[in-house]
Amino acid sequence: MTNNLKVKQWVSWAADLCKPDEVVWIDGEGLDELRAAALKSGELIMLNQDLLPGCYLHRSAINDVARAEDKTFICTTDEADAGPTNNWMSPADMYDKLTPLFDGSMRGRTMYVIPFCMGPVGSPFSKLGVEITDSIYVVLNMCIMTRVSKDVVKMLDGAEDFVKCLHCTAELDIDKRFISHFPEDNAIWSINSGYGGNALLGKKCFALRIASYQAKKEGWMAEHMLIIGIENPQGQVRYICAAFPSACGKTNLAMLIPPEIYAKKGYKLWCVGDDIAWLRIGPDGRLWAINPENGYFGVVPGTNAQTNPNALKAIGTNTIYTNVAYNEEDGTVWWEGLDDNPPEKAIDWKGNPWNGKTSQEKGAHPNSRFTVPATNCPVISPEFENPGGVPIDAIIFGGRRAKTAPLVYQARDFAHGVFVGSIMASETTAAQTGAVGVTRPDSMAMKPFCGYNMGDYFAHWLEMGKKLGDKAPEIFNVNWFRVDDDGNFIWPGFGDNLRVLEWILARCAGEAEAALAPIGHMPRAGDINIEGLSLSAGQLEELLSVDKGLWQAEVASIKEYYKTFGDRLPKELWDKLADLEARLEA
Ligand code: SAT
Ligand code: MN
Repeated sequence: MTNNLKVKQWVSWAADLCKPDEVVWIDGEGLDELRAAALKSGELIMLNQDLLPGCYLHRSAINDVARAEDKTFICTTDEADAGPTNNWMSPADMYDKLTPLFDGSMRGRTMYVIPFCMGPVGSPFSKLGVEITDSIYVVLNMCIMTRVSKDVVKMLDGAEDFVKCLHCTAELDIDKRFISHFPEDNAIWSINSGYGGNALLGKKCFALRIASYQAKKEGWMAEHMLIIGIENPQGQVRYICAAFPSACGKTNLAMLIPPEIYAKKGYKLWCVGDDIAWLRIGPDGRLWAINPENGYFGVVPGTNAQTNPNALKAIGTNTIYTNVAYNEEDGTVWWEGLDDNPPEKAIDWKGNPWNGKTSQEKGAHPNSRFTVPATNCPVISPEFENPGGVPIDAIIFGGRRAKTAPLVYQARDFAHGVFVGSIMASETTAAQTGAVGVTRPDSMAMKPFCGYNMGDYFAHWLEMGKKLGDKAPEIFNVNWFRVDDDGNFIWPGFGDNLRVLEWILARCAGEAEAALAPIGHMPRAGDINIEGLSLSAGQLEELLSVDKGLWQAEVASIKEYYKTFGDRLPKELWDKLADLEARLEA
């Protein structure tokens, strides 16, 4: 319990509304009892504790397996402040709609109150929240994904402000599912979903949607970015932030294993964060980043000893698996892309008997997830808990594009980089409900996560660039997903992505050449180290090729996209688009 009067009043208001049988405060201790209760109710399944110590499996409702973007709302007084990329309802209307849904929603159940901290405890970057939930699964996940401890409760005692996160699984009724944000009130109300980004309110809801709004007001940035440190053979570590849409390999890049020729030379990679970065201008005028999270909520399918050995090691202990297949033979788990030996006697993610050798169905849901403490990662950065964060040399934007974007290019300057981020587009994945593989604009990989008008968000980026001046990080765009005419990926990806990062860091240090192309600075084929790869020079050229016709079509669709922001789109971005069009014609 806390002494903070504001928190106490809010919790008793929520208890009066939701009418639980009991209210239990969470301070990170005594979780065994909760686990035992969840095992008893079937909410958790214990995995083989000899093979997977501290690991459990959870199955969500089969209609509740991904973020529900069509049920996610930004509730600002003025509709224009939510902007064209968000669903909007006025705060008054949304509170009226949701209050009856929350009324009595926890009858016969326990209300858990979780004070949590986003960011290292004691860091000036960090922010506090309190999540109220009726789900033990949410409590256990929040205790991994955020800082939950007696120290955090103490911090809350003296806190002026905190984000009020109200969550109830209710009946998991998809027609009454709402994930609503009230940025003007520092509040989130989520009901009728128990899954990931809809229910673990510290993650996308707070650390991106609410935080991006706070960041704009307070002069910092909340971004959908991984943070990694790359150590060169001289022992210098340089830090990069990278934004990709959900399920585009961010966790793999964040934990990358250097290819052998790099490892031999002494290159190392350090993971600070795999999903979210909070960025501030430091006393030295540079951009500094922290990871506000305390764990990884990563996509399981495809994780294996080749694609991400670090993640595979990390998820061997103290991990909650959600929606993977259960191997009845030995009490372990299995997923598509783990190995070629699926279990024959298993239960699929839906809870049905499943034979991995004969079944046509998938054993694990494509968006099945692991929840694991950050400290389990074998390459966790020694700076992970540094309250001051790490200084950023480069910002990378990336999407999943079959043809248009080349392997890598560099923006001409920071403002041009803001343009490059704003025109990001990507093919949709299983991380959001809806059709998979449709190309849609996803500026800075923030389309589903920006808590205010994205036109204003672009203006804020430009403003930050002006404040940073010549200390601003360099901005790049990458695309690991180019395919050849037979539809095969050309670039090997995974650990070999370090080859591209090497060029990026060399550019930042002013040590690498580039050619000026209409879209920005590009490496020439000889500038990317392909030693030891079975990639021909022709293939590398294809990866670096820019098809003018495709880009002209791209310009036309960017125009349509930009128009949706009306007068909120900074003129500077229209100018950059006109500039690109002219360069393509020249
Ligand atoms: O469901 S989450 O938003 O937590 C994960 C993701 O989509 O990246
Ligand atoms: Mn993400």
